[in-house]
Amino acid sequence: MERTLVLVKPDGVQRGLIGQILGRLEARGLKIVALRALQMDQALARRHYSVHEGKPFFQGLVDFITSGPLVAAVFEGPNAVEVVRNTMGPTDPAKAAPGTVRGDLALTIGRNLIHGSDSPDNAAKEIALFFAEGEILSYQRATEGWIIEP
Ligand code: D4T
Repeated sequence: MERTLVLVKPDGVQRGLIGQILGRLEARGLKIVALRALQMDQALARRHYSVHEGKPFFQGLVDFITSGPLVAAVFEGPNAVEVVRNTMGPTDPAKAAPGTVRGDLALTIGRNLIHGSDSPDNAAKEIALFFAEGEILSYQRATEGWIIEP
């Protein structure tokens, strides 16, 4: 089953939106298989955002993501990467449709509340930055058959 990394960024934590953001993904039927709160240090932030190194917004992004605690979660389900990206809305909240996390709860690109991996390959790499394999749970929910047809 596909997995993806979700971060509720420091703006989401400060605004008291952790439950709402994770709740929307949970309510879609995705399963939380790992969860922790932490504050990223500069080294982890630079690794996580290494594709953006050299871009004009890079240092601001690293400063923001390290500015306070965040919540990291691994969600699992069919097409988890695509489902999370669609539920988040596009990177710039101004372009995000109502009904998406960013379209309902955010206004500007530098405070866009949530991160979700953009491909299964990147998901695997990003998950490994935050969780050891032994910290990722394997379990069945009693509701599974009501969410995913066998
Ligand atoms: P993340 O990675 O945070 O989930 O965002 P996205 O996957 O939706 O978008 P991204 O990787 O292109 O951007 C990473 C992060 O950088 C911020 N950003 C981005 C910014 O502050 N200014 C910019 O011009 C861009 C392109 C927002 C998200």
